[in-house]
Amino acid sequence: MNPTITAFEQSPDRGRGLARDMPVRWALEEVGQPYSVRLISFGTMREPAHLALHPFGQIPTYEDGDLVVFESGAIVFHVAQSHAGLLPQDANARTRAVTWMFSALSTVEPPILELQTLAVVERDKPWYEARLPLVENGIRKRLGALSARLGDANWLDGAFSAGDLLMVAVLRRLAGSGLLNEYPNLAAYVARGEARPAFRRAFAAQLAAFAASTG
Ligand code: GTB
Repeated sequence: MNPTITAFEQSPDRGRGLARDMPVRWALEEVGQPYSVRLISFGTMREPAHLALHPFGQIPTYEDGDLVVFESGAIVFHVAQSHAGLLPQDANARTRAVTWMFSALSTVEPPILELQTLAVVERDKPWYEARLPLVENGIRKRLGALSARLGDANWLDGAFSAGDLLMVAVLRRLAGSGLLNEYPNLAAYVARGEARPAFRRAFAAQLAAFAASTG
């Protein structure tokens, strides 16, 4: 049996591949592991059957036999650990790749999420205009450091890894903000990730799910 993941029945991102099933799909495509998708509604996410899989009632989840995993980073890590292709064999290089996975999710992504919250939830608030440059500068601080580290390399540490996969997925959330274009090597890095055949297959699959949901 192939693993089954969950994703939005009708993604609020309208098929732009910004929901967190996208990195999971991408990882599965990179390693050549076929998978099934159970598309669920916001209502279904709150039901006991889904809460048994995901304590916070979110997507994505991953089921494979007796194993249930939630948290997109943990799922990508599991896929990378159990297949060849997303983590180096050398122990130190593997740990460095895992470090980039954590870095993507716990150092680079938080200020990006802050901007999204500000733009979506606080746009009408009186503090929006004053807070926006502060939040954007918090992102620039991370992007500047990441850009300096990447330099003119293709990937963060040697060959493409699960660290790059999560970093590209996180940086994609800046689409439309204009911030990524201030760092041409990071914009090119994201474009390189998006050009990978596995990314394209994953993107097409989530877009097809969204298109089907809108009839
Ligand atoms: N830390 C968890 C993980 O990485 O798996 C976070 C999971 C999560 O945020 N899931 C979201 C969810 O289930 C969907 S992806 N939300 C429903 C809920 O909490 O009730 C987040 C997301 C949503 C929408 C957009 N978008 O519209 O662009 C992008 C990302």
